[in-house]
Amino acid sequence: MTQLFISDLHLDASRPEAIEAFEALLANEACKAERLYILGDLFESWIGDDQPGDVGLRVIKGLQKLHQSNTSCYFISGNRDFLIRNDFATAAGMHLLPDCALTEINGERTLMLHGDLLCTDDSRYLRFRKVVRSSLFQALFLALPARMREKIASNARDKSQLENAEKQPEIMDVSQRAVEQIMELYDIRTMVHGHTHRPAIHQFKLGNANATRIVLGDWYEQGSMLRWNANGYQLEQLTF
Ligand code: LP5
Ligand code: MN
Repeated sequence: MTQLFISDLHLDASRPEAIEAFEALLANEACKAERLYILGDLFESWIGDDQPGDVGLRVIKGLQKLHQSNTSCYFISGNRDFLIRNDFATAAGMHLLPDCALTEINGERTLMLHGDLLCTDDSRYLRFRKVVRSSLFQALFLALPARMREKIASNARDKSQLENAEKQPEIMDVSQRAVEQIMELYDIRTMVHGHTHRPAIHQFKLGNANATRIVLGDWYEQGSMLRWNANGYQLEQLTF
């Protein structure tokens, strides 16, 4: 059984090559896999299922075809597309998962998450996250006219970019302590996440056990995908 994992595609009309690469993945490799896991930030930004835009509609079409090919697709929200809800998921034939979810690969229980929750040194982001993930904020935001939502999302992007330029790079990476805590909480030794755009396979000791943290890369210059089947796993680059 083959399971594929991707995240941080940041699909947007300004990067057609990433959209095409995603469509090609759906029409080829993903169709042959048993499961495709999308671990957040599928879109550069998502302001509500009622405003999919051309890119959203293309993605729905591609995911519908995948659904018809009998591959199950699962989605965990990222910090850019946490407003993806049931309307989008139903149209795309995709299953929504909670922030932390488990899969089993070759008998190995594996934790999947977007990765932002592991950046516990980034206190400003965590405060921001708490506000925008609250049901009150989301209800108010989704009730606004689309133009206003676009403006707010664009202002938030600008502010985030300005602040990120000032932050120490370590602050925007995961905290090893947070990684170990969550692994102990779920009693697992393997996790897969994205968000940091630092693709790598980290191996370390968790107590007496060997632990592995696989980080997916973003799709800005090239694609990134984890392929896991009976032969083991590979973190692959996909050229555009
Ligand atoms: O996204 P990335 O990787 O560049 O940075 C993230 C964190 N930033 C964010 C903010 C998003 O990029 C904004 C886009 C959201 C689109 C969704 C739209 C719908 C909701 C709109 C909500 C207002 O997630 C960044 C982390 C970084 O990852 C690494 O982990 O550091 O965190 C921040 O930048 C948070 C800032 O430090 C504080 C918050 C600034 C935003 C202020 C909102 C202003 C709203 C303007 C209203 C007129
Ligand atoms: Mn992210």
